[in-house]
Amino acid sequence: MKTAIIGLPMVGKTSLFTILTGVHEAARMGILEARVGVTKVPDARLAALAKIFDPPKITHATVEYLDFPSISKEALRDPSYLASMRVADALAHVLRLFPSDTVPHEKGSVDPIRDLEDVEMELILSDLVVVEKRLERLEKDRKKAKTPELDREIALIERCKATLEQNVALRTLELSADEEKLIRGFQFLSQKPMLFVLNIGEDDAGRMHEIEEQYRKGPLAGRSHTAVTAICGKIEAELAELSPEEAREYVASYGLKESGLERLIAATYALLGLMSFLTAGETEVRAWTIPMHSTAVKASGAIHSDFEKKFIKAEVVNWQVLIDHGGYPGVREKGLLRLEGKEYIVKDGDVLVIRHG
Ligand SMILES: Nc1nc2c(ncn2[C@@H]2O[C@H](COP(=O)(O)OP(=O)(O)OP(=O)(O)O)[C@@H](O)[C@H]2O)c(=O)[nH]1
Ligand SMILES: [Mg+2]
Repeated sequence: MKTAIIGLPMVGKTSLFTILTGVHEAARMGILEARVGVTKVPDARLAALAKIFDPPKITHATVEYLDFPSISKEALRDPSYLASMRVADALAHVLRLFPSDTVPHEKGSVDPIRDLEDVEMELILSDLVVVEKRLERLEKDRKKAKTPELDREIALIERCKATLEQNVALRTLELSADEEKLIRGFQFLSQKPMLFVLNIGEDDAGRMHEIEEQYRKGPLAGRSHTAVTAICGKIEAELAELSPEEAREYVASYGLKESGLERLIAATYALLGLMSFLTAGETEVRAWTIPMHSTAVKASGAIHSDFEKKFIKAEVVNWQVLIDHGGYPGVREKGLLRLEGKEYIVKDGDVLVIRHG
């Protein structure tokens, strides 16, 4: 699963990408290519399970982030720039709230909502180009032969066009599963789930939660398939260089309780519709990524495709219950290890053992 970090020039996109992935900026002036990095999804449950199982290996779930050169009309006309943004599963739009005399803002002042609307507009316009081209093609086809499928697609694309022309992102459209399938291939940018990242100044760090709430309830309220999270890029960048002990002190010195990074990753994970189940044994404690509401048989496929094909049952126990009883013998003895079938809906934090043929 890939999340594209986007935004206007000098808002902190690359700084955020570097802190998330540990991938440092290489010189790449004037190149419109995105860079990819992998981020571990923080999960305190893994360390807790590892205390009991003592495995040589702990494996986190991961998500990918892409660092994009800033959004502009020019960039959005570049086919490779567009193509790599279209394959992203979600977008994270970095909004600059931090003031700075040394880092100029492209538009001359700090105004995150103006920036947000400007970028939304660019996404909408780029989708409109796709929609208009497609409509032209479909109308031509309809002159040759009229089919119900053609009519259905034309009606849907017309609906997309009308939405975009009102300056509204396609994310807001309520689509049936069939309609969703029909337009999936276009990979519309304004249809992708969107995380708004408020990059706040150091002086406001102590008010991070307050500012986030203010935006969530205010100008960012009521936007479907979006999420909001605040972060202070500057502080996070410095935290990345410190030991855990020093980091705690540093965070506290700004009146903060925690680093904002974990919340940002968790918000991305949720926006992508993902959750984790766990496996635990003497060789490895591991988190696995599945879409929310997955069945046990689907989940087993995340571990190995053979498990999915030859699935018999899943032994299931909540991670906390497993820890409270000191491991598998304890939960077995108490009858707390449940046997579930193919259709069982896996819950976040379930620890599974797959029985297969
Ligand atoms: N004060 C302050 N400066 C920041 C913050 N985040 C980024 N900067 C500074 O802003 C400048 C641009 O940061 P980048 O992360 O390169 O921004 P970008 O959005 O990737 O910029 P482009 O890719 O050039 O569009 C750098 O000098 C950063 O040090 C922040 O939270 N506070
Ligand atoms: Mg950058």
